[in-house]
Amino acid sequence: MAKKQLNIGIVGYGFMGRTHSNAFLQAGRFFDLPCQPVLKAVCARNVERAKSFSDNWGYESIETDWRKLVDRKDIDLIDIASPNDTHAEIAIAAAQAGKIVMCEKPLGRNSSEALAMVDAVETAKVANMVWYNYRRVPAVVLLKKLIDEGRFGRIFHYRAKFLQDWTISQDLPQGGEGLWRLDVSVAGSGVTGDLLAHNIDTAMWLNGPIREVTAMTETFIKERKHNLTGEVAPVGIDDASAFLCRFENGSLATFEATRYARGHKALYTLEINGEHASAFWDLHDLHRIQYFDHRDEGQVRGWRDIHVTDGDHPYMDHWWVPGLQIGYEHTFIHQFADFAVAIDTGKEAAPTFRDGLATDYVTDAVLKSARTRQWENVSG
Ligand code: SOE
Repeated sequence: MAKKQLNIGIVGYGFMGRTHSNAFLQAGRFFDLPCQPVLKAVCARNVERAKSFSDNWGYESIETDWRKLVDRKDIDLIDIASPNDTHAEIAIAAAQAGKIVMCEKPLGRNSSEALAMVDAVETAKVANMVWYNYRRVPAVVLLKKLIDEGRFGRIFHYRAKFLQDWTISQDLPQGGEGLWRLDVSVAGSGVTGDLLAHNIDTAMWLNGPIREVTAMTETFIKERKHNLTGEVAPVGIDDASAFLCRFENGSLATFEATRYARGHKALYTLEINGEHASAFWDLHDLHRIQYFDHRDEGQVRGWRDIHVTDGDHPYMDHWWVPGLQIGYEHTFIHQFADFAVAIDTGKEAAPTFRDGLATDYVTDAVLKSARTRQWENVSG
């Protein structure tokens, strides 16, 4: 019997438009999805670019106004892969039109936008999800399983970093395609919303809610030419951001993100230290976790290097054969496959918009603390 179609309309054709489109196309080839994803339309203002994107990925049509996309009766799911300043308006309209909504991270430019988005999807009772893709790395899922099994005992410490180096040049402009992440009016914030948000989402998934934070941020390059106006304008984003925090479970943590760590391209690392065990994960080596269990027999006790590629590791039975690893793009495929099943069964698939809001509350508290130079409670 033919599967029910899930008709997708995507907004945006940048880096994230590609990762999402690839997931829509690949998920059904490797997972037994309850539906058949159909790439109905891509929406972007630039017709030529939208057309070439649509030709490349096999979308059936293009739109240049997202409102038309949202109004289309032949679309079930609106996927938002456009810059951060568009998320709230599109998501709210899509929810009001009764569409399923997927949104790229961070959910809003701040928690007020994110809260309005949560209200919209919850009032309309439409399925929703935020693309915090690192939750779907098999090694990170394994770590979650080990924590939930109680292998770490009481958790004392959590440590996370996301280091990049692509904005060090003074000559790099801000704004416009590819560089909107440097324009605070579009992005909402700098590395706090773009990179720390990933660290925070994973951290709260693994270790529970964050209670309070104390932070510092810095903007190293104070002025950059704006691509859209051609004028030199103040830079409003944080180039680097670091904070200490206390989780609800009493554990202490340090987080750091920057785009000024020369030599590091996407070094997302996390470490967790518990009473019995510790573990470490690194995005550059994403199929491994380092795991130490103090309950091992003393003379052979030591750090284990677990290659998370075996058939009994999370998601891996859907891929090749044991020992052969997968990568970054697969995290999006996993996320969409989980979401498709959730839609079919009427269950939620995390991270929901409400989970995305929880992260935005933490990033808001981080930015506030950097301004006030005080400890700040996380609201929500
Ligand atoms: C920024 O360079 C960026 O692309 C983020 O926007 C993504 O969310 C992150 O996964 C990789 O880095």
